[in-house]
Amino acid sequence: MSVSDFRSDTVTKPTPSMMHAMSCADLGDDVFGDDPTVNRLEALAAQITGKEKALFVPSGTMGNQIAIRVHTRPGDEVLVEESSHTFLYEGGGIAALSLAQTWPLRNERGLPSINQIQQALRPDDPHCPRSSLLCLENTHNRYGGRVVPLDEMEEVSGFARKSGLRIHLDGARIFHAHVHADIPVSAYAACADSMMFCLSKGLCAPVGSMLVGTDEFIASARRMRKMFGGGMRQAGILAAAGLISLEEMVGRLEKDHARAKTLAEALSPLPGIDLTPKDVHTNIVLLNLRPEELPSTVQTAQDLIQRLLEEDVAAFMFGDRVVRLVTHKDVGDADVERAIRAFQKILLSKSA
Ligand code: TLP
Repeated sequence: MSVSDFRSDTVTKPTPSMMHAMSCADLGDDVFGDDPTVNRLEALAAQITGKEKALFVPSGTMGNQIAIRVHTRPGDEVLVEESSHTFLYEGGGIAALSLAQTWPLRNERGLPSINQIQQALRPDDPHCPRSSLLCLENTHNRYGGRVVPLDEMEEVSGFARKSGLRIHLDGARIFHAHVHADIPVSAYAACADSMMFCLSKGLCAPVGSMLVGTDEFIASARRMRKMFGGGMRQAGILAAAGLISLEEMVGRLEKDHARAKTLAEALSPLPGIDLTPKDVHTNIVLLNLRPEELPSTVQTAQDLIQRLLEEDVAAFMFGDRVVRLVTHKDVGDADVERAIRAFQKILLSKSA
């Protein structure tokens, strides 16, 4: 048996039906707008999310950065949650690609509060940057795949809109929120002017994300995608897999959520692991380590990940003392059992 890979839900291989669809996709040149498979995918994404138009982009990062660029002018300020992907993990793209500055707001529920936003809004004064955009994330990766409740998002986005902010939603895993809360993706998307979601996280496409918004927004985003080097030619090969993601892969996310819960319930009683199973909403399990309870040879996330690898279990380091496990199509019940046994062996053994 190969390694049980819990590093991310980005590691999935395309399904046989994706491989088949890719091999016989109708193709054209998408930069000219005439790839029929990309056009079908964009139409379906717009329909599901309730937005006017959609754009197929190579990655979630590019989708977020295009949106931020379209919504801002150089010198503007973008309000971000301090642990959001756009702020932490996109290579400083907001500064480099949009020439905008960020105001990070810390909120452990994953959604900045109205009060925080109110205090961050700049006056209309030439000394100050213009507060122009609020970026939200749902599900929230750094808060363990937490689903931000729709009513809270609606309240915050209503306030932000009244205050003149535009809103971009990083919905890389918005289908996980949809499955957990049984709320249509379009309801989450309605809280924002633009949303990005990934076909390649959980939904198993090999490549690709979608950016959705108004007709006018997507027209500008299309220009920006070309500028960022993301105009792809016979991209229908990839879009064919993306169509299967939306048509066939959403329902199975429930299994990933159930496996994440099983992992959380089995790992939370172990010494040195700080984890509350009821906070595991979707497919991400974050383990905060309590070194004082851990074996002396396993004091950091790196030590633990190394020991897990020796047991053929791959996990992801999310900080010195934080390990992340993510469930997805290519880890089944046997992998979950193997991971639980590996943790027990490492953490319950005196001589680990
Ligand atoms: N996240 C990756 C890593 O970058 C951490 C992962 O393994 O989870 N938004 C969110 C919320 C994401 O989690 C990710 C990927 C992205 C955007 C970026 O997507 P890609 O990797 O397609 O650029």
